[in-house]
Amino acid sequence: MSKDERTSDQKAYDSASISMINKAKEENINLSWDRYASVQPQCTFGVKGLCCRFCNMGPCRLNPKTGAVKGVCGADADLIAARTLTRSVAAGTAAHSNHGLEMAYILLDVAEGKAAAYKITDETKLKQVALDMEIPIESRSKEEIAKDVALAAISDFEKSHTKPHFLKRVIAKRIKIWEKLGIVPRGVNEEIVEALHRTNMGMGSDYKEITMAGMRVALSNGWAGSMLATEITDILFGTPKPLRSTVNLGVLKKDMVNVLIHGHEPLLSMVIIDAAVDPEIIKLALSVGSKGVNIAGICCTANEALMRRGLPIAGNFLQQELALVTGAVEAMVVDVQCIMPSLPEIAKCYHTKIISTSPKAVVKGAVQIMFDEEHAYERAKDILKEAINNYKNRDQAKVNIPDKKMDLVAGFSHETINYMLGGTFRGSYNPLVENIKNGRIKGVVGIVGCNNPRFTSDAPTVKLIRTLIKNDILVVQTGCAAIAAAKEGLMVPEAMDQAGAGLREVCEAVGIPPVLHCGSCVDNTRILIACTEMIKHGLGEDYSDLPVAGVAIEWMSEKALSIGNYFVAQGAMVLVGVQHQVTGSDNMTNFLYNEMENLTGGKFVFEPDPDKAAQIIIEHINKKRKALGI
Ligand code: SF4
Ligand code: MSK
Repeated sequence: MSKDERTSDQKAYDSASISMINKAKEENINLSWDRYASVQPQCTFGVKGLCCRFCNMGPCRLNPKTGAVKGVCGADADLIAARTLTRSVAAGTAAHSNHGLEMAYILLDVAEGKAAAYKITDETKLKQVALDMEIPIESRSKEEIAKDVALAAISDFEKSHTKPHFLKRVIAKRIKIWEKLGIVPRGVNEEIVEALHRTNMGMGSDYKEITMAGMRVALSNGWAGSMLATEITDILFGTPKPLRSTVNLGVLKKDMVNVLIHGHEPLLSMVIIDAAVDPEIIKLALSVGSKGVNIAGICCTANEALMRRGLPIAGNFLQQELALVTGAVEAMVVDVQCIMPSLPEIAKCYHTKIISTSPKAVVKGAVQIMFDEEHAYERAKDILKEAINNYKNRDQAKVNIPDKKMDLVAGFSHETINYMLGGTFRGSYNPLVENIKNGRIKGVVGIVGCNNPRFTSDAPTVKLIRTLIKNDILVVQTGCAAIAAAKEGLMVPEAMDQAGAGLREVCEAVGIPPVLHCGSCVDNTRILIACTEMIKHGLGEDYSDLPVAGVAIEWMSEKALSIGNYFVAQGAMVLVGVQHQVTGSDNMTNFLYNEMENLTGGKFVFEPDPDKAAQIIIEHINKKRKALGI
């Protein structure tokens, strides 16, 4: 296999990752960067969206130079690119939404007394969600309310020809825009199925229409699939409040049994955290000569547990392999999404056990301990026992835990932003809006998404954030981009020293960092709610008026495509550092990156250079401020 010839510090930004990339090289272990090199040159037809495999007359690869301007069926570049993009958006929506549906079924089980390991932790949130769903709450038990909320949530996925309940949260003006565009979302499953149908061979041939159907399926993710995942997770495990934790590979412990939780659905992982302090587990851990069990996380399962329990984070997406290279991980417990199939092979070089827990994501070469909601606590203990019994197999000669970790403050739900900026007894978005109007805060930018071996991992994200906060722009984050910023110390109040004078003044007065960790990938919906609140508190009349932007500079996942689409459909500008695979079609490129603004008020912008990206965003925010007269 060919190796990536870039130096380690060209592959990753933080020193802990760099040292593990070096260690992997010494130990002859292939990482994502090496595999990225081995697949070069990447298929230009794929990159440009000019390859269609949607029927068996193909695959059809369009190449204007050779006269191949249409597929066998007659599909042109516009259509092939649009269909491919919309299918990816549907797949990303499916991932988030299937997660949301799982949460809804667990809530139903809890309401019916069938899932002993879970309970209704946040009754206030439950009642708020119930009211938003027009479910009565007076003189009813929390279980009765929870059952109705769960059933209403399930209907948002499974019922056709109805609108998701949370569309009532959307500003009326925006709904009218969607009605005009024909993109008011319906049930999530219906949207996904229809998107797959629409993109079959021999269906519609209007690329704009198919792209707008992609916007609609993404909106069903934003206002139903992901939003339900967030709200139900808050109900079950608590709405996040600010708390301190630590981040980066240095959170692994030399003298403890290290268990990493990785993936997206926190259902089993939260129970693993509880079970780790079970007297039987502690006793067993001590009996093997360790000082106990240390749980830490990777990716969004980690973000979920960080937000609610202060779980230390070992790393983000591209650090999942590096965590194994420390040689100090007894078990990596994976649920769904963003789990590299390479993990079991790398784990074999050490003593680490990869434990696969979701029947939907059975990882070949892993130990299989499947999640079962009725016996979640027992499964969690089984997993911890497997890890503890593996401690004796740790080869100390192979252990190297980078001495690098950073403090962070996380837990910024939109409710928290409300209270922090408005005060506990007068929670309101007014102070945020006032500070935007008076210019102390110029605007708000959501920086989200993954990291990607195309880049020096995390570098564009971190550099962009530094410039934005220096220019008085408040940054809100989710996903792996949030972990990237946290590793660089941007999520502690002291980071206000790197902010401009206005933002710094607000951070100082309120006691918040200039970069706020809002949670996992599904928690981007908290940003939708925050934007809605800003409008309700007098900042413009529609989402497209707001001095805000979205960024997914290092994105790689189809889920990020879906998120980007729902923010553009909402009226936001979304900057990406990796272009959509549509550039073989000038029409599609122009539609997404220019014309879309005339329809939704939002658009995609492509700019991989963080300095140039910052300038684009600052100009965009200034333009919006001017239009608002502030
Ligand atoms: Fe080729 Fe058309 Fe079939 Fe696609 S749908 S593979 S373009 S024939
Ligand atoms: S985990 S989707 S790499 S953000 Fe949500 Fe990170 Fe992207 Fe997966």
